[in-house]
Amino acid sequence: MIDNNKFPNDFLWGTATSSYQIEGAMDTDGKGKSIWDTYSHTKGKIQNNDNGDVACDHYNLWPKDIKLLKELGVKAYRLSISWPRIFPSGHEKAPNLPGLDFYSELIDNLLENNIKPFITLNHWDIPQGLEDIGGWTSRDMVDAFVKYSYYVSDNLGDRVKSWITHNEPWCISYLGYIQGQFPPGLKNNWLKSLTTAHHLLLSHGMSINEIRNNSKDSEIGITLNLSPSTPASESTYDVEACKFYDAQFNRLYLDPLYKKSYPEDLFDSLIKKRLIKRSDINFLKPGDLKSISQKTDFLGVNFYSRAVVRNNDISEDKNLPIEVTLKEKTDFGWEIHPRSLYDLLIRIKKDYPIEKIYITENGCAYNDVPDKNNIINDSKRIEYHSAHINELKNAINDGVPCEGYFAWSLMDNFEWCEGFGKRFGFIWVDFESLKRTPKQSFFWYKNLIENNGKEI
Ligand code: GCO
Repeated sequence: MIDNNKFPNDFLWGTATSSYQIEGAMDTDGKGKSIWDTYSHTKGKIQNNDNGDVACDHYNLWPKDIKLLKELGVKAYRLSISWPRIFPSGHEKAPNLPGLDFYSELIDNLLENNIKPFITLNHWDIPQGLEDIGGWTSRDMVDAFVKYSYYVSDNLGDRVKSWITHNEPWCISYLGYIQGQFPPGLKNNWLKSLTTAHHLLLSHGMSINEIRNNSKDSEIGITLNLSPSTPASESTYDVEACKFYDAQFNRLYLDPLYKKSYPEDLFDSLIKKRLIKRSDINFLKPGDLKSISQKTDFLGVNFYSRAVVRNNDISEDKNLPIEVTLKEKTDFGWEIHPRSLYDLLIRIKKDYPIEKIYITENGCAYNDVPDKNNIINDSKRIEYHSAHINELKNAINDGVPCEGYFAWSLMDNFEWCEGFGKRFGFIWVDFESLKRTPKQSFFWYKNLIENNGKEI
């Protein structure tokens, strides 16, 4: 239950989506193939072999979706640009104008409805043509991203004033090259994983000036998925594993952005485990850390759950019994632990000189279906958001400079490797008819926004 304390008057209540997850129109108006087009068409990669060819067909149905955003009453909307709509292969010298026109019209309409657009430039769906030259493991990606950022901000920067360079670099680097769940689907390749993280961070830093020049008085940030980590027991094994987890998940990104350094303990531990060699770190060139750490106006934080870390390298009988009891989980299997959002925000405020934060994603998967009266009573989703918003308010009261909250997501959509099987939306989407039906959580959030965070 959210207590009666109000959020700051100008607090930005919003919601978020991403291009590949909602747009569909996979080859319309000159769009090239993205790595997610290729990946989702590779048999066995996605649950049910679903793909985003049509998704929510937002590319055609966007006027409806803007009406729904307006009805929801959000002050801001976070969307991403599909890079291959702008540069179909990534290698073109000039942008594909119909792609830019699509976003330009969308943005005009958002602004006409008093909804502030937050643009994410890279929400993972990079052109396949760039993957073909090595994707993020290639340093050429930095220039490609700077070029792309330049053209997008040159075209939209007069109206868009909030920019996010990358979404969740960890997912690209770790799920793509360590776990093999995301494209390109490689496993345990720490060298490629770290190189990818570095090029993402470098391209973030290198694009800031381009965007700033094109979009006067704008704010530019990056979105990280962050998670506090707790050892599963007090054993030194678990404590060490937990420290490693924090280094690869949180500090690998926060340290270079805000401290101009990489976590040495991460590199040392990977070298000790013979997963990389010291000479591999030559992806880091002189001057790179300076570029990465140049002033970023805000940090976007995506928060879903905490991590309870067990050391899997040793056998269970050598370790202490697990002491942490996990709380209830969502349909995704992610533990619901709102207090961790508070802990995370307090920790990053203490450890890093961050001037402004937006929660750029927070949400949960529940697959409630419409009842016979077509009502979707997703009470668990309401509880989830309510509890997290409450902890966010506590953090703000304790000095965390958070200025907005973007719920994930406006509507059910293509949930990456889970296909359409996991629903995060405030709006139910029938993926056959593409009909949108607001869930109970939609009306709850609308009310919460009207009362600036107060639950009535
Ligand atoms: C992410 C992405 C979203 C997901 C959401 C739920 O955080 O993984 O930004 O695209 O859909 O997080 O998994």
